[in-house]
Amino acid sequence: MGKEIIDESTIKRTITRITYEIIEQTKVLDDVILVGIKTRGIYLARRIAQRISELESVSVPVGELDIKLYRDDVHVPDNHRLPDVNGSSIKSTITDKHVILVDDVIFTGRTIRAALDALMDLGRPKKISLAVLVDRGHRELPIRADFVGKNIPTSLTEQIQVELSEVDGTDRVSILKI
Ligand code: 3GP
Ligand code: 5GP
Ligand code: MG
Repeated sequence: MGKEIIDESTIKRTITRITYEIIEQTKVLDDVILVGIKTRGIYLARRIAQRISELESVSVPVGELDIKLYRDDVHVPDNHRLPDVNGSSIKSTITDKHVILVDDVIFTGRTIRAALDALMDLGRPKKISLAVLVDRGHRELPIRADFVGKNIPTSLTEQIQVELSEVDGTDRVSILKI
């Protein structure tokens, strides 16, 4: 068991704040598509879409990207095994849309780089933004998130555990020593 750093109500408030920031900074919500990255990014994207619908009465589509890691040890950044796109389910066209990628944790930035490649193959978005629940630092590429839930500086021997009720039965973010 790790040390809890974000509790359930804080996750809820954080998602609400990110949603307000998206609404504030995005002039035309009708053009927005939220694209969640594999497991937990997808549930975060759905929660943001739900909140946008409650606050603005706009129904924002949610797509999914599955980024497969070639890295066998995900904790050690390794330039030779790169994340690749395993599959996607994005029903509407992304051309001329504002795509907001959503992930649970950003670390080296390589997953997002792979996601950007996949999006470019699917169409020509007019803009791509990035929302993450946790930025744990250690970027290896010039990639940053536009909407950040919480910056949690970590060492390479630490791991952020994100639990969401849809998959884990509880909402919690903890930090573990590995
Ligand atoms: P996710 O599918 O919700 O993103 O990468 C596969 C899963 O392993 C991820 O779940 C993530 O939560 C978890 N994970 C924990 N630590 C790490 C890590 O250091 N690197 C990667 N790539 N995944 C990690
Ligand atoms: P990156 O490609 O930026 O190195 O890593 C981002 C992806 O790996 C995210 O999809 C995220 O789920 C996962 N990841 C990297 N580090 C961690 C971590 O410490 N905790 C969790 N939960 N996921 C991580
Ligand atoms: Mg993730």
